[in-house]
Amino acid sequence: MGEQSDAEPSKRDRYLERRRVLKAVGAVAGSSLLAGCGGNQTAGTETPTGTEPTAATEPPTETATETQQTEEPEQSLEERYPGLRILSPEPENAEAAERETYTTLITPLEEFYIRNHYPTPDIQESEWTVSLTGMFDEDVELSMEELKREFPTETVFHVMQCSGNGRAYFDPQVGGNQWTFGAVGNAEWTGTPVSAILERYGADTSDGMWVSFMGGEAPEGEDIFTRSIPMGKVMDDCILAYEMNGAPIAGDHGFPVRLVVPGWYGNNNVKWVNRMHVMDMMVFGDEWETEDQRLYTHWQQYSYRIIPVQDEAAEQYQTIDTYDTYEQMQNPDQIRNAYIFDQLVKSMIGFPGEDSTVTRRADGTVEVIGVAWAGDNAVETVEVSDDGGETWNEAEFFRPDLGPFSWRLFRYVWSPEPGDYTLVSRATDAMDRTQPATVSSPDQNLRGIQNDQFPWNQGGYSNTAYMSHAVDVTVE
Ligand SMILES: Nc1nc2c(c(=O)[nH]1)N[C@H]1C(S)=C(S)[C@@H](COP(=O)(O)O)O[C@H]1N2
Ligand SMILES: [Mo]
Repeated sequence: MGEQSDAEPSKRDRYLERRRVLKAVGAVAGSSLLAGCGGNQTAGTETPTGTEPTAATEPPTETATETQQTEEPEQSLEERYPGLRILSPEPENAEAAERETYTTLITPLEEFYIRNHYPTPDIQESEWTVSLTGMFDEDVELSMEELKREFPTETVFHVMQCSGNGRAYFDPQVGGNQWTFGAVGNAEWTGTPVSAILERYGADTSDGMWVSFMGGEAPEGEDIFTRSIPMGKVMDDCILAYEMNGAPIAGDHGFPVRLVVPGWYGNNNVKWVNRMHVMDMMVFGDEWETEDQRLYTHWQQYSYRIIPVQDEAAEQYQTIDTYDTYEQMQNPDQIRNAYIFDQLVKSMIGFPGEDSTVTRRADGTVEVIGVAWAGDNAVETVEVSDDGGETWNEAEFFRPDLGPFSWRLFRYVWSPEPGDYTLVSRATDAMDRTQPATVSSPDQNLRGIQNDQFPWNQGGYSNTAYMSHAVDVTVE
């Protein structure tokens, strides 16, 4: 297919072939959700000590107690994740290489994108702790064992998507990793609700409070990956996850524990969490940065903001009371540069793939398949167009509904004449928000979605434009 596969033809071909075989015998996610969860493990991480990946049908409490990260040096990123296109080997950044990833309900580990600012750390679970600081008499420090055993366990299906997904389609291009369509995956996440921990230690959980989650992997002197999450969201459904698709979270995805903020962009889902800090504001100002360093504030206040071309930098706020990303974007008089929080409605075609040639079925049809999601509200409808958005036809949902934070599979039974087509999909959410057609040019100075255009922005964030995600298809 495209240029990506040319770089790694034989390995990917072998992988896809293996995947097809496994699929045929029902061992990967494509054919059965639950069977898929256990089967996904194999090639991704040569599984750590002894513990076999546990099927999702077994209670989560049965897994992972003894699991530790072992040295796994020999295998390169490419070898471990044959379904990914590598953007940078270190820090590890890689996205799904093929559209086919977007024809399944649960994304296998081999195809699940990785986005790191610093190299994946090598962590011993038995030595890892998560501390709770802020408004407490005494700081709290929890071992992984305590985190798993002394609190309730919850599971959520959540679409993890990098806010830079689709950045490569910005014109003019912006700096950073050139993610195309593949920096998104859907997984089952299991762990401890943060609310249970905050309640146990008597935190002030009223509205207006924030919890700042910090990653433990930043090398000495680098900005600590910190994200401040509003208390309402934390109490609603955030979890400290230690399992992904029924197995211990892989090292690259946050082992031994990461934050999952259901429905919110990947950048909020802090990996390798070692500290949670409760206070009445986001990380902001002198207290959280030194003269020459944005030690805690960088990834909250400077990065992951919608900054149009005419702004020098993002305006920083101590606190805000509108969290919804779309609402922030549409009301720049209140928050000048939206913070990238919950995901905007988006969809993507998984089959047919990019620049592919397809044969019609005996009845003259082709089944167009894809995924659609809408952050922390539900996706309502998906439409498919075979003429680049001139005319639209409603698709139908199929496969189980795994809740509002999961994506939904859609299909559209298409009856094309032989010829060349541009296929696009467009999703609409429960708030009646829909995907725009294109990305604006910078000189339009947009801050929100207007006139069917997504605002070009300096960080290249959150591109949901459907024409950016079109597939060109030849029907034989
Ligand atoms: N500690 C830490 N957490 C992190 C990051 C990071 O670099 N360090 N990257 C974030 C970003 S930008 C994304 S998109 C997601 C990616 O999660 P994944 O690699 O499991 O797909 O993790 C987030 N959490
Ligand atoms: Mo990201």
